[in-house]
Amino acid sequence: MATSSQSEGGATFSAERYFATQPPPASLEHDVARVKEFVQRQLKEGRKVVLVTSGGTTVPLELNVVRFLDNFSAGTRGSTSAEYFLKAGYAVIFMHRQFSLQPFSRHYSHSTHPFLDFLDFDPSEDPSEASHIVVRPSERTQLVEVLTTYKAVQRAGTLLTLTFVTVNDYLWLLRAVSQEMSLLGRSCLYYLAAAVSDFFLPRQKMSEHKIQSGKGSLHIEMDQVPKILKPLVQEWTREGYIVSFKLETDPDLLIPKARQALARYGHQVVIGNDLHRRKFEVVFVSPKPKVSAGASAEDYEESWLRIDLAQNPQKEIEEDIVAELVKRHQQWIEAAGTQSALTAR
Ligand code: 9Z3
Repeated sequence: MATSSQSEGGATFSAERYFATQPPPASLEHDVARVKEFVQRQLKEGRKVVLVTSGGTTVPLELNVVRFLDNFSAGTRGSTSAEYFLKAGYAVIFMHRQFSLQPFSRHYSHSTHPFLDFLDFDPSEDPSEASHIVVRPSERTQLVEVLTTYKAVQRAGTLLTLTFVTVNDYLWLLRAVSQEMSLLGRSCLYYLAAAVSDFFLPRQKMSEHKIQSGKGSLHIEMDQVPKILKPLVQEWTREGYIVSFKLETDPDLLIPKARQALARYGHQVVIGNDLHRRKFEVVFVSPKPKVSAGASAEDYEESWLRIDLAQNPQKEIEEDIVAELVKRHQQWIEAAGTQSALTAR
């Protein structure tokens, strides 16, 4: 039974038409300059670079935006993974939704572990004149650990943070960042964990001012966001190792949809996750090493990754996801060496 209506008539934007008709965000030039400088430095220092995208995108309904569509993503997957990539020696471009979780500060998020709750006034001082603040003993070990890593990353200059809000900001930024990162050849990895809207309202169809409620119910027809993985893989960053995420709520769709994405875009890995199981179970879907031309279901392989949170509640599945990808990325880099050695013979 259909539970929502979708008209067949809505426009589908190609990436080319999208960028020709939708305006870039005001901060784009500034962000690109920062990425350029960051990539140059990592190239000089011989580091691998990962772009981690994280959090949800909004879809504004008005030009003077009062209302917008959003989604559930808090940025846990992206911010946690960014920490594990840094630990593995990668430089990280962390492209995230404004105010979503960030590496390191995520441990003290305002709702689950607010920082005011682990600070106290120095108990040796008179409470009415207290001016020194101390950390509660129960919080010290974790804080020292987080702060030590955070400071080390700052000193090393291996984390660059970029911000988006709307799906339009996201698309422009992804294109520009990937074009800059393509200089890194096979040393760059893309970890596309942001939850990106599939639908948007083109600027040309938006009301300038706040939509008025006096006219009864609201009907909005949205257009499809271009499938950005296609130009990413085929034009913007041809040698990068690309990992996309596929989120589903119907478990039967996970593997078929992941295979479909690989067949369409030709990238390296899709990580499938179910909305309710994503903290303890994901599936890696990837093409099998090529035997012959053409693709069928037998050309893809799946490998499930599960953790037992009842046994180990502190464990983060991102630790194992990142470890697996670091291994696969290294094999991808080495495979290029083998290929060029073979061509040189
Ligand atoms: C994911 O599947 C991420 O794992 C989550 C993470 C969004 C579920 P949280 O931020 O959640 O930790 O709360 N991202 C989905 C990425 C996405 O939208 N992919 C597109 C698609 O599925 C293709 S690139 O069509």
